[in-house]
Amino acid sequence: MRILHTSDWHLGKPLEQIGRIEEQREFIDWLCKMVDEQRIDLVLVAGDIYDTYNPSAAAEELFYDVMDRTLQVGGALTVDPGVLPSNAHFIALGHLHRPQQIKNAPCPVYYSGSPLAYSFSEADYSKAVYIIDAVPGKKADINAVGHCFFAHQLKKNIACILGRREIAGNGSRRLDLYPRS
Ligand SMILES: [Mn+2]
Repeated sequence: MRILHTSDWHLGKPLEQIGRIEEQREFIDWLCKMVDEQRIDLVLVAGDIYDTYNPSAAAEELFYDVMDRTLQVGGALTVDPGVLPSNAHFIALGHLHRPQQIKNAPCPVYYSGSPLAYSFSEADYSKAVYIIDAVPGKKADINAVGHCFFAHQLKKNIACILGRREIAGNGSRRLDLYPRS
């Protein structure tokens, strides 16, 4: 079984009032292509599909679009382990936005991170999804598939925010590089 692990889409989340829905749609298009090309059996979304409890119509539309186009999307919190092959343990986590492995865990434990940089502090590293090949009785084979092609859009957004702050002329030109997300 081939599983794709992603999380923290935060559909509908803006960056300082700048809408990101087009970038989010770009990610969904990329994801659907990956599912097709890489013959993914199961897409595991480890939480934070939307950004709020009341997502916008555009965010909901995007989610229903991916539901129509991909095979399966797991629940926000858990997936029935019965769907996964035994003895090929893999723990898929969400919440942290940087893709990473938890070291020294008894089995592979990964955060896939978010598809887009949702704060300036996330601008300096590549985003990724994980592809897991799980075969009964064998160790899971895990590969990160990085994507940094959203960086250009983030830079454009930052330039736009800086421009706006300068126009606002509040006497401070300091860029808050680490806003609370
Ligand atoms: Mn999150």
